[in-house]
Amino acid sequence: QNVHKLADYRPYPFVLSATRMRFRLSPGNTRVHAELSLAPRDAQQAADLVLDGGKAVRLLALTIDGQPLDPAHVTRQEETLTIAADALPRHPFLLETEVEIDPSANTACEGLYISNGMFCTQCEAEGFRHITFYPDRPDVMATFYVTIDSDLPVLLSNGNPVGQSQGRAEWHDPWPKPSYLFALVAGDLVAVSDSFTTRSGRKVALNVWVRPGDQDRAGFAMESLIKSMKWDEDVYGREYDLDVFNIVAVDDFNMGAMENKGLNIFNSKLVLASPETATDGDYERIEAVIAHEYFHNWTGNRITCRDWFQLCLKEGLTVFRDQQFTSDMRSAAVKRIEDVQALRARQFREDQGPLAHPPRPDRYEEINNFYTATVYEKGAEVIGMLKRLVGDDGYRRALDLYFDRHDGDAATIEDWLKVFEDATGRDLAQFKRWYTDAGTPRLTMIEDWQDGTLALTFTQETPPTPGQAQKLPRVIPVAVGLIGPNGDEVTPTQVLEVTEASQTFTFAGLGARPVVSALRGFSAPVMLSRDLDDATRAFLLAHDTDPFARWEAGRELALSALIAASQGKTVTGDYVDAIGRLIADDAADPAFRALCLNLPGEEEIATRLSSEGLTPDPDAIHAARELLARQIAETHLDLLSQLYEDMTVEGPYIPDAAGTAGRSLRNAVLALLTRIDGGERAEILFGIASNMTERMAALTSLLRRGRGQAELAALQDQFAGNRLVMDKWFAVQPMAAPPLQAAAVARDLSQRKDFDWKNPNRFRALLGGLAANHAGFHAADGSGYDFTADWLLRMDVLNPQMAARLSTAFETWTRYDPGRRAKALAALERIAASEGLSKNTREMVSRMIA
Ligand code: HT7
Ligand code: ZN
Repeated sequence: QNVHKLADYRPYPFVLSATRMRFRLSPGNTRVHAELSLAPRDAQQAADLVLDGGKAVRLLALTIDGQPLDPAHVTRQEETLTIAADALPRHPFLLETEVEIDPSANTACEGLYISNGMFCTQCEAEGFRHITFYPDRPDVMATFYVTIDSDLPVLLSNGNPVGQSQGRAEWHDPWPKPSYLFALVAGDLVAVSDSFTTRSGRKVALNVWVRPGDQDRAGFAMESLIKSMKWDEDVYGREYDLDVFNIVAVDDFNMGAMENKGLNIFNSKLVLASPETATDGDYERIEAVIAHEYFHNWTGNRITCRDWFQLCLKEGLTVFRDQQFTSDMRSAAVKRIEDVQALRARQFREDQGPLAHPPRPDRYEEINNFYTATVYEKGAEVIGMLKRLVGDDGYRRALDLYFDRHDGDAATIEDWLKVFEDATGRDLAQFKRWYTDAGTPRLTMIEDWQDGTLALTFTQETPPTPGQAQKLPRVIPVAVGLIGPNGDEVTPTQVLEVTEASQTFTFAGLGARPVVSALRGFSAPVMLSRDLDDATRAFLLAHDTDPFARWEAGRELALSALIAASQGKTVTGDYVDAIGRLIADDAADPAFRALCLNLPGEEEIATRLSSEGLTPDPDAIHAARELLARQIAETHLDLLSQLYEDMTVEGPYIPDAAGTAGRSLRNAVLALLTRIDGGERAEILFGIASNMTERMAALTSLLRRGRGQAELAALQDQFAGNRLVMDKWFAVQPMAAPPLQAAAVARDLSQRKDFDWKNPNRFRALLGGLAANHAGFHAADGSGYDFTADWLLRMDVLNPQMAARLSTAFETWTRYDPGRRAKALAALERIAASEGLSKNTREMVSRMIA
């Protein structure tokens, strides 16, 4: 009965034009006064006024046009407040409410809460209803005027500041917005400030607000913001539209960051960085997330979603835009490979299990459970395919039309596809299945060579997913190039559009049989299978002109070696030889070499085995990966040692593409060498490195060899007061522990006084660290499952969103052997049986055991 269905969408029966709010902040009892300017949508059609309002919102007063309402007309239910239609005027009216809330008792990081003495809000998706009674849905948009009364020195809300006096600040946001984009922050904060002048001449004041003492770690975030503002003007023609743009770093935050209009709120780990405390990966992520949230100003805020089923309209598009941004700022080839790796690790995994859903789901119980890799990352892939199909010019025309036609709207996926149809003349009816169907299509390619003609036959099939047994064929753009036997490209990239269940494309007039480079740039989110021997893969790894396809050839070679080893078969030398050539190839891009040297992860191997209908054995996979890494290190010891010495980095640490690439190659080499030297080099590196990238790489290598205790102690001594570094300290230990010890390591850490588990970052560090240790989490004795279930139950009471998110550690449980399955199921059933389980976790667990 709690299921929300896309088919049930109805417009809200009232139009809300303006919202005025006054907050009197106090930790235990904050007063919120709200004035809503409402009008019936249809004066002929009387309707009850239903406002959302969480259990803990206490109504103190309610008037309509200044008159108190007879309580007989007002019904308070657990999550709503309803005013009967016959008590409402048929003309525009003003509804005023006064409520009391208790931010100090709010542990869910949703609504108005307190983090380290600072008031802050998180309203997406449905947090605003925990602040006041309101039509808390994205298609109800209003201008906001907000007054904040508090003694705290910094008082912020959305829009432009319009008044500031002792103990009071007033803010006006002229752009109509839904409640999920509302934000308020009050605290003892300091700003790193700068400005940006838009191309039409608006001078925008920029501030990154942090806790006193953190200013010297906020500069990179500011640089990233300025780059993002410029990029969106240059590439999408989108300008910023207020006089100020504020970013605030918060320590207790459920996710990465939030795009509230003019007042982005960030998890402090995505703002604060210095070479000593943050890794290259952290810097890259900060740059990308600052950009992502900024880009939402147009794709999400100026054009929002009609309802939460359309979430991928803003998230898929904004991820696509932040991926383009990072490609432009750094290396496009490396970024594409990293994005595909992430997609396979998270989204393909999701698609394979009981939580699979389409990018646009058509039902949900708890929307917070749908902020998933499918909505975000697959949503972005779908846009990448659209762009490939209509071309760069068609894409730009469609986007211009989207911004023109829908500015100020709460839009749908249908609206989005229609602008592409109108701008390019293309019929997208079949393409729409990418939005409505779940599952990763399996695409098989068979080659036939006769008399100078190459025929490629593609067959597509998508396995059943929950609620979707049968799937119709999709449009799959397959970018293909042909490479001659001498390694030269004979046919440059062409996009073949596979639209049928089975379809053949021919290439005639070829002199000699070419090698096919298929799915270049990962042109569609499918699993491609083709019959290719290791020698041909090695050929593609050496000659393919498309960097993704080249890397993919190496990846396939690695996977075939790993799968053979995990099944106890002998590994051919092709992969080890090909890796040797790459190690020696000083002319190749170091980042590319690093990507090839890092073996596929254990989770990825398990996903591949499972997609082939095999049961992954986590211990055998772990052993196979160790064996192959050792084999590479032994075979190429001299080359690797030389490369490691040659790459000693001198000079200042710069977290740009070139610096990151060099360190990533050296760290990949270190990880291999540690298998032989037992950690000697890693120990030295840890001792001399002044940046966190190298120290974490060294520490991880040591922990994987069962060493690293002295280094852990050193880090703790140096950084005990730095939450973000200590989060890394908590995460790396269970993640890099030998599998049989992983759960015990996590358990010991959970008993420490500084395991402040109520802090989402700390909790995620420890539990996420264990979940990232594939063989550790899936230990045959069930210790990983039990430990995770214990903490999930504990967290669920305080912060249901966090607990539900953690439960995805179990999402692949059905793919393992009967012994592991029984233990995972027992853990899940124990969670399901717990009394008072949140709606969030209940939905996740019941989908997993359905
Ligand atoms: N649009 C935001 C998604 C979000 C969120 C962020 C922080 C805390 C809770 C949240 N629930 C949903 C972030 C984004 O994707 O840009
Ligand atoms: Zn987003």
